[in-house]
Amino acid sequence: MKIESITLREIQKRLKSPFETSFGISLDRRIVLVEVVADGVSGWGEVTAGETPGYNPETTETAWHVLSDFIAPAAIGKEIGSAAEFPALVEHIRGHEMAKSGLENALWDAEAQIKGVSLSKLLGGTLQEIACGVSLGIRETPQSLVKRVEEELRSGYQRIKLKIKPEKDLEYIAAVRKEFPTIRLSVDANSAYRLEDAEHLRKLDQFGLLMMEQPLNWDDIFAHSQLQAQIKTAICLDECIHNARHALTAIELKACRIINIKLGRVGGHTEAREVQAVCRSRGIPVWCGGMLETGIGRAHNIAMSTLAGFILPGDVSASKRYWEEDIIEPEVEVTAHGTIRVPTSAGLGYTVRRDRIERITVRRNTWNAQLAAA
Ligand code: OSB
Ligand code: MG
Repeated sequence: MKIESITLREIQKRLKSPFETSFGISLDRRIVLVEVVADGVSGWGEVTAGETPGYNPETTETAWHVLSDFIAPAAIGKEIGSAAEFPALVEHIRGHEMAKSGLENALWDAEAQIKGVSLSKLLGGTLQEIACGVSLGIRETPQSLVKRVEEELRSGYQRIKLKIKPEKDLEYIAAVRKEFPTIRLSVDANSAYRLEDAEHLRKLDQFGLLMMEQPLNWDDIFAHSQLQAQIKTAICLDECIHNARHALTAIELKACRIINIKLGRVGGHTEAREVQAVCRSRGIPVWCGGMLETGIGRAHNIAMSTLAGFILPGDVSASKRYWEEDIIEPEVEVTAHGTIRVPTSAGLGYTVRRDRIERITVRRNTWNAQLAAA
């Protein structure tokens, strides 16, 4: 595949409603989309960085900078055998996994189209339908959270995840658990606690949670191993895991019993598949996390979720939970039993609505192989 052109676009798009986590509230999304042309075929990727560095160090702005000044110049005009060879082109750039993932995943989409297969098939996925859960933001009251949970369960979702933070935890979880004693329930703290809170976190053991996601520091695997030894609830790592080496470290240290894989956080499909393989070989279940993506990022998440290690329902849910109007067609829809049917047509399997993207594009930059060579 020859990387003939790369186009970055920043789009601005408002979520249907604000999403609150322990690190902030998200409403007006600023998202970088990457379009790559390889062998005459156009592939799309989405950068999942947030507007602020509250989840990880990357932001929309740092991704734009690193893609523009380092990643695109390193990749333009290059000839690679497959998208899996892309990481080698950007190996000299440390970190910035979300920025890299935007371009790498666009190449995976292009490669699947060139080969005339679905992205799921190209990745080696086997599932035809994936299991879906939802992530619910922090609410004003436990009662309003219970109401939201009820609505999501009525839509068919198979697992409910509650965002928590200190002072917004026990009471909320207890209210949901009381109303729904048997549902698959988990919580996500996005690093809001410290190891000194172990005694407090042990109180969550009573709720029979499927997992507790990333309770401690975003970059501290060791502290999680110390916490896991003190609580019954399975810890799931999100923020801490950026590659297969981190996954191996976490598993060896017994810092978690489950791992959440996010394409952006690990740098794209190639590394995501490696993380999945490491976890699978050690009996650690994985699931696909979400970053409030548009349909492009969502379609990549769906394809990744078809790999064999993805045993638990992911945070991959319907477009309409987030957007009045998505930028792909058809929108991502969830069946009455909480699954998404994996598209079988070539590439992402959804049509990218370029017209809608153009209308909300606020800046753009294109690199061209001919110009780069001249
Ligand atoms: O930690 O999983 C997270 C959203 C933004 C940043 C971090 C996280 C989340 C979510 C939302 O939980 C998942 C989704 O896209 O539905
Ligand atoms: Mg998380």
